[in-house]
Amino acid sequence: MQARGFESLSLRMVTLEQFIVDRQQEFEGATGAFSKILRDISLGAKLVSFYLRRASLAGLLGELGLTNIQGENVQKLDYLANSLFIQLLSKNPHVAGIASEEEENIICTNPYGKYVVLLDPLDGSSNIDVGVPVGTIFSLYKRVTPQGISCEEKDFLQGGRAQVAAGYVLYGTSTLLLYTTGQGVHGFALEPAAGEFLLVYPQLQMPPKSSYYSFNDNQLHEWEGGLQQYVRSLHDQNKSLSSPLSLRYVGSLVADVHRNLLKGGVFMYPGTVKKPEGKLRLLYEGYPIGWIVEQAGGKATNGRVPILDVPAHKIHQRTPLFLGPVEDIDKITAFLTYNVAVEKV
Ligand code: AHM
Ligand code: MG
Repeated sequence: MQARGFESLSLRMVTLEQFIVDRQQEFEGATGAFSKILRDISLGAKLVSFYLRRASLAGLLGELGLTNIQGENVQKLDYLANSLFIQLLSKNPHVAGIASEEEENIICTNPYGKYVVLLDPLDGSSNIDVGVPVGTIFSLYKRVTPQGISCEEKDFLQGGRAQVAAGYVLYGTSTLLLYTTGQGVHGFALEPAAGEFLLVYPQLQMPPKSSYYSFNDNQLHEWEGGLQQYVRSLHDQNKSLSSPLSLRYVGSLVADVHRNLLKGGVFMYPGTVKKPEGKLRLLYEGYPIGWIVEQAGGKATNGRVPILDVPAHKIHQRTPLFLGPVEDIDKITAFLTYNVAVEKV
């Protein structure tokens, strides 16, 4: 018996844990370690989701009164999310070390662990106090140092192509968790009553055409001339389109990327004359989000080369970031390559 409107119900009955167990063979030499690490990340996400929903009533909004390694004011919830994930992961025997956007140095945990985890525990945290969605971003590498000794920075600096898993959690109207192990992008929604992430996107592919563009152009006059021309071309192109592209910019990378993955759109956070490396972090944002976008059929670059091929020299390295459908990102590269002079508009 199958009633209309209920066709996809069976899809929603697959839990994140079951989905990973069923696909263990995707993961070379799978030992169950990956599923245990992802279970800790998803548990952290459930707890962060719980605290975010209660933040304004529980006195969890606002700044903590400390600055982090990035020189930014730490929000109470930044601190809470960072502590939660670190506590959970450092007890996991498979985790050799953790690097977090909020921590100055790497944290070496279990010397016998096989993996290291990188985290942006609460991305877009300047949005917390105004009720706008925020996210968590994570990625996972097999360590290159031998098991049995303390982890080292080189375990974290292997480059984007060495990631073995990456994903994000979006704390929005629902709490969503999307991840990849290089076999496409799989997405889950938190069912709060059951406390389980249930499958909603078995294989997410982004539309090849953009409906949106997302960038903060407050520093447009400091962008490379080619990029300024690209923006002008976008506006000109809009004049002749029957369905012009719309601007959507949340200011939370995870939210901007998630919308563009579902609806089609280009995101950029370029460098400026004063800050050529831009704002976003290569290891905590560029690599994991870049891999997700690639796996969803899009393209991710630093404007010129694929973001996953940009070498990592230090854990808090920044990078310009361009994400979206292949056609749009190739166009941006062409504008940047053929017109590099800084131009005042
Ligand atoms: P954060 O990691 O300190 O929260 O900063 C990263 C966030 C991204 O989520 C977002 O894309 C960007 O900063 C927004 O920056 P801006 O306010 O300069 O547009
Ligand atoms: Mg961030």
